[in-house]
Amino acid sequence: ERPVSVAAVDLGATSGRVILGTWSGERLALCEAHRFSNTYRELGPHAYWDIGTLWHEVRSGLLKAAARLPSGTKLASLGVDTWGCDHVLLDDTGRLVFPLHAYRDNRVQPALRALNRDRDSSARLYEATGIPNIFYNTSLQLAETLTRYPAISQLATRCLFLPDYFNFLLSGRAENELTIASTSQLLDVSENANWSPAALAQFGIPQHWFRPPVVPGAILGPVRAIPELRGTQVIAVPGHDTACAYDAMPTDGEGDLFLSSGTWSLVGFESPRPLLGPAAQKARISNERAGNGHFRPLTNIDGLFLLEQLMAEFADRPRNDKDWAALVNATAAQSETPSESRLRLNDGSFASPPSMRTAIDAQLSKRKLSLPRSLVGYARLIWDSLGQGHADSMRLFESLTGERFKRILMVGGGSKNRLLCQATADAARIPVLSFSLEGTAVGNLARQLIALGAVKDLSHFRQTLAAQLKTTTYTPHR
Ligand code: LFR
Repeated sequence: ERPVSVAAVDLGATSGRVILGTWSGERLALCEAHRFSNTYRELGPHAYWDIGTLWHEVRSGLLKAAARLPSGTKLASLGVDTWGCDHVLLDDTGRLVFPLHAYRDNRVQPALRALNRDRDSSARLYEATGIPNIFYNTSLQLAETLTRYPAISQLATRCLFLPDYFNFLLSGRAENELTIASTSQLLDVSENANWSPAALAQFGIPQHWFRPPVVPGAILGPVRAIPELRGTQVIAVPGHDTACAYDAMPTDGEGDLFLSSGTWSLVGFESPRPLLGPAAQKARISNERAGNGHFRPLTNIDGLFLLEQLMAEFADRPRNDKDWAALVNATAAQSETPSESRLRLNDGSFASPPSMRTAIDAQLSKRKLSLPRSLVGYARLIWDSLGQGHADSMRLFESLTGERFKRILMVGGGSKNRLLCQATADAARIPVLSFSLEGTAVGNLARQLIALGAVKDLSHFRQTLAAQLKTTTYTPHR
């Protein structure tokens, strides 16, 4: 069989990449064609993504990926995934009619507090959408836009999530993809996978801004925007990076807990059914959609964002794997023993503080715990706290489902960090299998290969991947 080459555009809140994947002889070869750093920008009191720069990077990355192919071959397809919730508002000509705010913008805080006080509405929303009230939800963002600028409902005719918007720029097709739509708190949690009229009404959001979601794997049509990529198909992969990361988990059956560790720590599992009810709502379990349309009950824990912010305060923000590895080595050299204290994660004040160090110190002081004195001290504290947070989520799922997890499968940037993997294994008391894998990009590639018919299905892909990957197993020490 002939090799099939496809490209994954994988945009994260702190870095983006374009990965070329070639499937040949039942193996996936990966090549990083392009990587760039990403950040939101503050203009006055608000935070925005730089959409022009992102599009420029996507375009150059795709050209670089195509240029790596042997002459005469071309990219069969491409797919785009991004972080969740963020979106654009367009008019009929496809023009942006509102600036692209970043989900860490503080604009939704008053409405979030009001919604949290309204227990009945919150409970109804959770039962309808399976998504708890969280500051980044699209629902709250759109409600703020509409309340402050009512005229927007005259200007905008469509709302596209970021991956949908890139698909539109590339192919001309404006569709809403299912997994990214499920991050909005506006999608119905039932099987039919359509928008929830109750949730849209609660937030005053026009229904016609959305189309019934397309399922991952839908072929949208050929690239139109980049002449060099003529003939390459745009495929709606799971638009949500976390759904891609979960698709890439080399699981072989029951009993695996999934952890995608990056800016956020996303701890969850796959299930044909959502986890609903008051206990799930209280525990802030998000029932997002998986690439196959099933559910991914998960908790979203403040992740390495804390340390990324802190590093910027101590020194330059780390730019690459080497900087992170150096911090891990320095921390391990200073002490192999874990720190005594644990941060309470998901403290609202960690969402986008002017100084992360001050925010962390404030929590520790309030709880009469000692403050770390160096970056290494903070790194240790954060990794151990994350390990504990991962284990707490696991126990929560176990108590709600009555099932036990046997292993934790870990992908994402944090899976390369041996101290974080070990802290997780120690706290959870089960083995952690780390794959040092950019799961988000790999899940994106997988869905394209399946849509093109090169790979039979996801379980076949996962089996093949498991056999290829270098796996490090961390067994609990304590
Ligand atoms: C991770 C992620 C999380 C989502 C957060 C904000 O990149 O997609 O799943 O909750 O970003 O959108």
